[in-house]
Amino acid sequence: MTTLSEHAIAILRENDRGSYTVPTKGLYPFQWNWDSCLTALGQRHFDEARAWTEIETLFAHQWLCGMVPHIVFHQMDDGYFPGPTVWATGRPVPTSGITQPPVAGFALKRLFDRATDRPAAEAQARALLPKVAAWHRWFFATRDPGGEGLVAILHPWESGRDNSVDWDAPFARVPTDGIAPYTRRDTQHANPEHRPTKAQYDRYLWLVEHFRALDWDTARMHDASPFQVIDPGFNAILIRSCAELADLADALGETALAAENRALAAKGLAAMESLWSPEHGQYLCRDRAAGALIDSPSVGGLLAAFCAIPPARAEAITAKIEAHGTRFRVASHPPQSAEFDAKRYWRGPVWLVVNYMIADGLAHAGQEAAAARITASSLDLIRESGFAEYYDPITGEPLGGGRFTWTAAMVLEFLA
Ligand code: 9WN
Repeated sequence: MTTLSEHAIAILRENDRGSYTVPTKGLYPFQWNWDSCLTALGQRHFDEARAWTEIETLFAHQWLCGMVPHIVFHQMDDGYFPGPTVWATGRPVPTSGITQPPVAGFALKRLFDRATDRPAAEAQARALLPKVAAWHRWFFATRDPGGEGLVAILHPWESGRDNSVDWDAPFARVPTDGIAPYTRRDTQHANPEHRPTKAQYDRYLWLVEHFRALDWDTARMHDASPFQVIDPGFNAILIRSCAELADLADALGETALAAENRALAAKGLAAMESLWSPEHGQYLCRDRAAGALIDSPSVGGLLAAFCAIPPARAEAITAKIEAHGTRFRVASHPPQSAEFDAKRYWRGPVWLVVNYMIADGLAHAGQEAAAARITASSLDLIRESGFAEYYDPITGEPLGGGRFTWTAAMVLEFLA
């Protein structure tokens, strides 16, 4: 009988395209940013060298300004929309023009700490360290122009939680007029009922066309965007990556990079307090353009546990997860909320990568039992429903793409 870990490894090998891994066949035929970093954490369990290559390939496509794009279009494939001609970023190997949650600093440090081939790990970490540091610097320079210590996303795709309830209110300000006619491809691979709506796609595309008209000048995009949202989950990932990168830089004797990243992490962590909502007992997004917290208690506010939040906040987050009361945890939106949709992408379903980061953060904050419950629930879900993209938190039904790369990678991490 095939074990869970053998099954996970088979999926990672099947989706391996040599120097990068596709999230799943058909639906996502390119390299995605945060998928790759989390995938490397799974690959390290059976092929350490291959894990380093995954991150190296991603950073080979970093822009001169420091941004690391959310998609690298290595090989043409018209099975995905919007493809390279819509983005038109003018890169030698086409990429998108927006970014994704910067989990690279965290992944790099974990690969380095756990590597068995020490000389290779040191060489790889030394080569990647300044690149990740440049990405962090880019974030604070272009996405935090007021210097508050928190960065804004300018497109829901940047959050990685594409159709979260969090974006509903700020999305109301994004127009849809003038967008070029288009045909979606995602709904040919996955059930349209489980994907974002047409109204959301229209706005995703309006923003792409708007930024394209600015020639993808990342220094101008923030102020020109009607959508500027400070996502606690995204910021927690950045803060954790800065803190991990600082430790890595220290280990490699790069003291200036260590000090720079430690300062960014400390400032960010202090600023996270401004996103805490006593009414909801969790962190919330802030609509920077409107200057107010967004009344949507999604999983983004629980993912905040990934950075070193105060223990009392971690305890409150544990209580929130318990209060969801779903058979499988962690729902991406609370079932008690009117907007909850058990099957529609980021408006209710469980995602294993999010579980992994919340569990890791809670364990660090002294909530070991809560972390263990998330791990156990995640593995139960896989045993019952296989390696899907996401899952109904109530029934466990597998949803979206199948034989999914980062789900497999997270299983290897959970089993370790
Ligand atoms: C847009 C690849 C990506 C993930 C995101 C997830 C989904 C893309 C899409 O798939 O987004 O980037 O077309 O739906 O929301 O988190 O990185 O797995």
